[in-house]
Amino acid sequence: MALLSILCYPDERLHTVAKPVAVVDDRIRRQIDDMFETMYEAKGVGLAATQVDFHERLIVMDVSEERNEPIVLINPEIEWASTEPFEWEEGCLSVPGVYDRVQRAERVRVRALDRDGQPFTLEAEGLMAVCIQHEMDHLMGKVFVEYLSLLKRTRIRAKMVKARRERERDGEH
Ligand code: GNR
Ligand code: NI
Repeated sequence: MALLSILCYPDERLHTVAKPVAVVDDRIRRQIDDMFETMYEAKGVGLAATQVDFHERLIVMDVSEERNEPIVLINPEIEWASTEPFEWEEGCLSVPGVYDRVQRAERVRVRALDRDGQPFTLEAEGLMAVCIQHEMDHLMGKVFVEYLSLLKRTRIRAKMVKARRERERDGEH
């Protein structure tokens, strides 16, 4: 297992559109294991492959309190989403320190492959539903700050560029 480094907004690579996973093999399972290790270490509830510069449709999640309910979604597709508007305060490991409200579906049904390549469907609501939609956006090259106003995004971008400069000046890459 290995810790992977997480791309930070405004890195252009976060806007890459991921390709479907062609075969669920040991290469993919190794990537899944590394993504779980990275997600748990970073204390995130989810991680999309895009965030670790791997551009295939792969998501890991764990929204449980105890951090012992890992879920893998390979080639996920939303089969159904509820339509009533629903807001949640979101954060993102690729935009550290930024939290803001985003409107999403409150409930979704998603179809995906598991780590053995077997298809399954998952019904989710609340944080898990929000997380699935947030991660599927990453796979499409979209970061949650793109839902915010241009003014907020401009401020966030400036804050992230400044934080990067400070990290580089302190010699921590
Ligand atoms: O850790 C995370 N928490 C979170 C909180 C509210 C809505 C979405 C998320 S996902 C985020 C981890 C992350 O950046 N995944 O891409
Ligand atoms: Ni994110």
